[in-house]
Amino acid sequence: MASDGESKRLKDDQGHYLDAGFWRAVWVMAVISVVLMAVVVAYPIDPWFLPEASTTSVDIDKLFKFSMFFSVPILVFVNGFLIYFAIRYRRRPEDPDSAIGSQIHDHRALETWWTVVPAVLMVTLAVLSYFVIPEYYPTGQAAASAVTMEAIGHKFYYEFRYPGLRNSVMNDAHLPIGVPVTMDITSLESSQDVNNEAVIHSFWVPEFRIKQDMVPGMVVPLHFTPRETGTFRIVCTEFCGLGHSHMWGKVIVDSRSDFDKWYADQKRSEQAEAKGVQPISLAPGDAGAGQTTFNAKCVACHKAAPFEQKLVGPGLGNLFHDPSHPNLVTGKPATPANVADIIEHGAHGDMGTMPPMQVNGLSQKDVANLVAYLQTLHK
Ligand code: HEC
Ligand SMILES: [Cu+2]
Repeated sequence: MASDGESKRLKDDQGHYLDAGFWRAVWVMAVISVVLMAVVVAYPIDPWFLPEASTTSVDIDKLFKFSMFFSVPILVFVNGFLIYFAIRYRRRPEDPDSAIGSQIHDHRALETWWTVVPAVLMVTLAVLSYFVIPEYYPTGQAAASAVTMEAIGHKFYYEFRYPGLRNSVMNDAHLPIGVPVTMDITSLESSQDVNNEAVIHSFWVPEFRIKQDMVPGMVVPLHFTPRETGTFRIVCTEFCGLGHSHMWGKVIVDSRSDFDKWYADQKRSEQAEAKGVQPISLAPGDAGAGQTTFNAKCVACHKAAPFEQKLVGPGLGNLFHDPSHPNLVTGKPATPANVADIIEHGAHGDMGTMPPMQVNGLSQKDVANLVAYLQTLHK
């Protein structure tokens, strides 16, 4: 029982389903698309959005702009039509309850175009990516790097091994600007982890446009060249346990001379250590300063409460005086020197991993202060 008004809305006088309002809407969407596409072309990602701190990030951003450029009209038209049709063909008060919209099936030309155009875009993106991705994973001649180092994911920190350095560098990696680096990315294997809990981490440095899973037992050589000095955050993007959200690191890109100086410092302190020039001194610490350090660096994993009140690690409130736990997790008696040893070197045990002092960013003085503070806890 279609009224005149209803049939008019479905089909106009010429037998077209779409009226002048539709084409006006199309024009509006076209103009919005062109404006936004121009913005995509003109907008500099570096430095407004995210620095392009590695050579590859420049090429990655070109791919990003390519897909963004063509995504804009798709976004505008899909949502534009959705909104336009929802308003234009909304149910009106005079429509009968049983009214349904005009049923339209199959439009060959439209369906062909909206299949072919995105398919061509996807294939183009795939071909362009095919030339960029190998910059990260080069083979043969291209793989030759001035620096080859290792990045190992731990719960919950990053370990870096440099050629020529005996000691690992924790969390904060230094790299020289303009020097191609191959970073062998992996995670601690079960056999090396006393908890037998090898997990996957993910090594993400947004400014380098690098995101690589750190998988136990798998070593992925990742290639990049820093092109800007500065400090860039490393984020673990694979949920790896309770400490995941604390798993921050830094890549510090130095000038060549600053890097050489840093590297020489590392070497010097190794040599000093080997000669025993830096004994583990346990000078009396300042409990007040220790409390501040504790609240900043330890409370994510420890409470100042009895042993049983665990977070990631045990409660440390009765550390020096706990008849039910006379010994530390290392099996040694709870003396200041043994506690300092744990805070300095970390520990691996039933509860997990207590990170060493470099990871917690502690100086020798901080360690002494922390021991002094922990001694004040039990009353
Ligand atoms: C990422 C989590 C984490 C952080 C951060 C952390 N710890 Fe621990 N800590 C642990 C875990 C886990 C253990 C238990 C290790 C084990 O079972 O061998 C532990 C053990 C200890 C122990 C031995 C406790 C005992 O009863 O034997 C001391 C002391 C300690 N931590 C002090 C500290 C101090 C001080 C800080 C801050 C500088 C700190 N920890 C930061 C996880 C952490
Ligand atoms: Cu992680």
